[in-house]
Amino acid sequence: MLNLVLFGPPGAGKGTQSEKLIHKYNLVHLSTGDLLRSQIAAGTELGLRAKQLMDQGLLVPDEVVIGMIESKLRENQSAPGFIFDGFPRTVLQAEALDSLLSHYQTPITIMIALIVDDEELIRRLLKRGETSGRPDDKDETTARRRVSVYNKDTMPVADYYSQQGKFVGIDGIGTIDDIFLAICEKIDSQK
Ligand code: B4P
Repeated sequence: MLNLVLFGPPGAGKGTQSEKLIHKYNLVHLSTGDLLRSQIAAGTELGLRAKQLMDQGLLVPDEVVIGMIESKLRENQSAPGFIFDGFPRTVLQAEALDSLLSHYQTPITIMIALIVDDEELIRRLLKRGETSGRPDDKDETTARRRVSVYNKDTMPVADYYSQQGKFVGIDGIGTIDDIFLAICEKIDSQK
């Protein structure tokens, strides 16, 4: 069983690479960003609360995203493995994920961190904003706030997995296919 955490700053390419990895390794894709955007689209109370924070480039409260992941794990108990995309984003979320996975005896196998410098991230987010319609990609102030929230609140998650010997860094600059190959090499060498 492969349980992969795909980690990296906003715009690093987590969603892009997840799409390719789920097919190659037959994994269930759990993206907290996508799950939150579906709640917004459905107009739920949770979605309305999340939207106010997401539009400003801030994180949604831990208990909200942990609750969403918990119910998705329960719904997919027979899955051959998971890719966690954009989750965990805080150390508290990482601890909660370990505790949830311990019920199924399927710990995280590997954490792949995509490394991209801040200016390239801002360029990618603003470029995506031209077509995505995502309010959090539209202006530079919000994009910069997302990157700074990542540097402050999310970076410590890398140390958390490093201490478990599961952290693997990958250069996230290059073509999408080359980055995908580099990720696959690391995954295959762990199996
Ligand atoms: P996410 O949906 O996770 O959004 P993201 O960080 O922007 O996405 P990603 O890194 O996947 O970027 P992508 O591949 O699309 O989160 C959105 C918001 O939801 C957060 O800000 C937060 O408010 C909330 N949230 C989500 N999870 C949460 C959690 N666990 N806790 C609390 N709050 C949470 O790539 C971006 C762009 O770059 C694309 O346009 C792509 O085409 C381009 N790109 C990709 N790879 C490239 C490459 N190699 N070269 C050039 N461009 C590339």
